[in-house]
Amino acid sequence: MAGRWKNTLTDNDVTSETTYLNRRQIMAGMAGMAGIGLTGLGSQAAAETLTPNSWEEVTSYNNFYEFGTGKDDPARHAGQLTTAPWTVKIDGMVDRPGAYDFDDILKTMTVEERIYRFRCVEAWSMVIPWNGFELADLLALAGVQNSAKYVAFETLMRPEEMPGQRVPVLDWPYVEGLRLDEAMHPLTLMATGIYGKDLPNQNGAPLRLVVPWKYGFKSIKSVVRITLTDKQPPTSWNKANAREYGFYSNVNPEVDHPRWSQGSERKIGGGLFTKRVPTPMFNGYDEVASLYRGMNLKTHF
Ligand SMILES: Nc1nc2c(c(=O)[nH]1)N[C@H]1C(S)=C(S)[C@@H](COP(=O)(O)O)O[C@H]1N2
Ligand SMILES: [Mo]
Repeated sequence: MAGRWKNTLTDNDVTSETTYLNRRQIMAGMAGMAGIGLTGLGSQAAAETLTPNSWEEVTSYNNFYEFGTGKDDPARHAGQLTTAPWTVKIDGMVDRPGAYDFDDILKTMTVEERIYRFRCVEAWSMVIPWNGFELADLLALAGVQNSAKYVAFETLMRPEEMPGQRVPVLDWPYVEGLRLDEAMHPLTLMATGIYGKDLPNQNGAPLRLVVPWKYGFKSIKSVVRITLTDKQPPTSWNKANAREYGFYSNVNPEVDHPRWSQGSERKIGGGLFTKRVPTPMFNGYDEVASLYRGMNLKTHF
């Protein structure tokens, strides 16, 4: 598959990319999903949920404000980003702080495929077949100290290659954060690819976070720094508008965005016939509910 990929897609290519996941993998994925919280949706919904969006959709409809605010800006401009060599600085409350070379990280990690539903705070969604490893495994490499309570993430700052960073749309560099238990959850992925190929630049090459039960903006792209800390770290969208974007930003159909409903979502795909479907709590990943037991998710939105 890898060597056959072309830049110009025909309808055939898109279709074959969509069906890249063979039956065995889809069944394995469904078994996995049953284990991770979609049991309540029934097999029809689960099967539909797991039909991945096409390569074309996943790589041409993006949010990556470092390259512009239009959905097609990342695909048009992210090609100019140099992604090799790439180092990830891991620092703060860890036993082995340092600059970790991305290729060295890859050598020690087990890359697997995870088909996840992906829900943007703007109320659209996709299903994406990621490749990656668990963030917990990367954190184990650095050795998390007992004092650590949060994980802070930072995207590359390189305005020469990221034209959006020359405009103060956000306070650059893009930063995000998770509570340590969220970061250690087995669903939390560091993605290195989609559809079995290296991550396209517009999707956050070479390494980006994926937290499938939270709104898409938590899934920070092109990560260059991971810091273990005992204080809740600042996050880009919360800094930009705290009333609209909380630190947690768990997908929650009962907490509307001040400017629109979060009760349903528009499924990207199907051309003009994009479907609107109800949005489930935690984007359907019910098993993370235990992380928030006793918390008021309306105030901690
Ligand atoms: N550094 C960085 N990471 C980012 C963003 C961004 O603008 N900059 N956008 C976020 C938003 S709003 C979404 S919905 C997802 C989109 O990921 P995708 O383009 O791979 O679907 O990336 C998130 N990660
Ligand atoms: Mo988003």
